Amino acid sequence: MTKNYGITASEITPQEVFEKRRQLIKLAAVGAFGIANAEVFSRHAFAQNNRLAATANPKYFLSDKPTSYKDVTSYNNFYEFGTDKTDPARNAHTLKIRPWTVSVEGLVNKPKVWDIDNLIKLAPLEERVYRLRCVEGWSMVIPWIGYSLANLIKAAEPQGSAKYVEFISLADPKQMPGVNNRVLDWPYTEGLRLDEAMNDLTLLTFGLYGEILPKQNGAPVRLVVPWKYGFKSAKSIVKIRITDKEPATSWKVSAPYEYGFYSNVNPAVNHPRWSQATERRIGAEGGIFAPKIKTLPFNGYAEQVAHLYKDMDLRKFF
Ligand SMILES: Nc1nc2c(c(=O)[nH]1)N[C@H]1C(S)=C(S)[C@@H](COP(=O)(O)O)O[C@H]1N2
Ligand SMILES: [Mo]
Repeated sequence: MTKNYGITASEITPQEVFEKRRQLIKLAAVGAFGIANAEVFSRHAFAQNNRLAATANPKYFLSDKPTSYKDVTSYNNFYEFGTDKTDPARNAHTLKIRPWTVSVEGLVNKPKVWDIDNLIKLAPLEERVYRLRCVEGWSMVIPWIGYSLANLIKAAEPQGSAKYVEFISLADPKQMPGVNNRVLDWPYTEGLRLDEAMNDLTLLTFGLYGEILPKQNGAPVRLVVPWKYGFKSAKSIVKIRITDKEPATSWKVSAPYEYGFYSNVNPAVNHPRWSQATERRIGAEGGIFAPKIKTLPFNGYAEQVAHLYKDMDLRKFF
């Protein structure tokens, strides 16, 4: 993953590389260029040793302007490293991302402890541009790199009784100063219903903006579930457990009236402290005075996921 393509020094930033490729992908959409060309371009233009090659998946290309690399990597929620937005970027350098294993266990025929460097090769890496909306009322647009979590779940062969998937993050006070703070019941635990976890949109994520995940964004592996509030997208995952019971998730345990298990982005159901009707796009022109944008049901992914909830009252199952 850290192959050198013959370029040793460059001023090119991950964002510039992404923007150039984005233009090429736009051209590809109108038939002037092939996606393959965009991919070749990205490989040769990228010149940092933490780069991660991936093929852009045009199915998940958004016309929304991507949030800048700087904002994506300096305005974060990662309570294991502190509760302020700037804490993770400042504190996450103490996280050791090698060696790293992810244990896949529970109601499966093939449990396995994956070494991260094998896990990353399980399926071809794709670049997908997703919106991520935090329940606090802000959102970003991020070019992630990963593959559908379904690849990993299928490899584990869930048993007939399997209904849910639990995701557990690392909680090591030696590496993560925030774990000494009792804001949450550590380890950070999240969960999805098995069919949600198997949906093609659910991304097992290893990188962003053409490089491996920065530590503050959840290195070396995290989840991105773009139709749900950001907190469902657990960072720095060490365990994935297939179960027959709904997992007790950290935020729901800490404040059950504020956070539900499903946490689908829903502009019609407000959080007790934050409206979910509109959102502030981080980095938008005008800063905090930029006009708010309307939050879309399922964060704009209704077409792909609304069917998963067709017989459910989403006010009750928030
Ligand atoms: N382990 C862990 N995962 C986490 C969090 C956290 O505090 N710890 N915060 C969540 C929240 S509230 C959000 S909005 C997203 C933020 O992801 P980003 O900082 O990469 O944008 O990560 C989620 N994943
Ligand atoms: Mo969030």
